[in-house]
Amino acid sequence: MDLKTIFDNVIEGAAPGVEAGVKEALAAGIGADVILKDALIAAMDEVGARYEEGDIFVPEMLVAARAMQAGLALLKPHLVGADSESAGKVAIGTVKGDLHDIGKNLVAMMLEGAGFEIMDLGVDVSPQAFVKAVEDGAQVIGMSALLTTTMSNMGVTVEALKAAGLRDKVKVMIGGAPVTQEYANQIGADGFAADASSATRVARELVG
Ligand code: B1M
Repeated sequence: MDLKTIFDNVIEGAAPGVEAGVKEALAAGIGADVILKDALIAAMDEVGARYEEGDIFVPEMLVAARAMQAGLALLKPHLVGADSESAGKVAIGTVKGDLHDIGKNLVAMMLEGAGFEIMDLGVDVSPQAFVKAVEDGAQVIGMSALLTTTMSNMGVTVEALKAAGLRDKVKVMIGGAPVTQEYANQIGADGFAADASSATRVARELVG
């Protein structure tokens, strides 16, 4: 099965087709990173564009996301390495009000592959839950936001860390489609990453 067929199956929300396609592509020797970028992520970009144009609606977007996650689960063992020594503890979550978790899961997966211990806080994570994670030993807070309406909760979380007297005990890394380096500077985050592989590099720099 070629990458275009996997791409089409994601858009149609056909999880079994995506799973079959990913298995075949891996068996044919296509790299997991190529399948991820050129089929799965490319399909989600197309889904976003079709949603914006009004060609599809939230239910179609949701089934496409589920189909993508099914493919991602099969790629995980190929993307995650076998580093055994912990590179540091990262608490990662999607900010309050935001339910998008595919990018956050991908970042968590790549960080895990780079040897980081991951505390996955899930989606719709309150500033207080991030504060609690720092009290529980997180050295880095990783916040993801996909909506322009929720990214401000990253700044609210930074303020909550300050109010709890914990700001100098943790590094804050942010990312997600609407997030930029300028926004990171504006809210006083320590790092910004545009994608999952640069997130690994940034996290390594942050823990020194
Ligand atoms: Co939503 N959605 N959605 N959606 N959705 C977007 C984000 C949107 C851009 C679509 C569009 O209009 N083109 C738009 C946002 C517009 C805006 O704010 N400007 C949008 C909207 C409007 C909405 C709703 C409001 C729709 C509605 O209900 N009317 C609603 C909001 C729900 C909520 O969160 N409260 C909604 C709902 C949903 C679904 C639930 C149906 C589903 C999510 C399912 C899920 O995640 N489990 C969904 C989806 C699938 C999308 C799109 C199509 C795809 C997102 C995705 O998974 N991309 C998206 C359009 C798009 O992005 N093209 C869209 C693939 C993923 C690998 O990329 O998440 O960007 P991404 O992550 C990247 C980087 O950003 C970065 O690394 C990742 C890997 O490279 N990164 C980090 C991410 N987090 C990081 C953290 C880091 C570092 C890097 O450090 C900690």
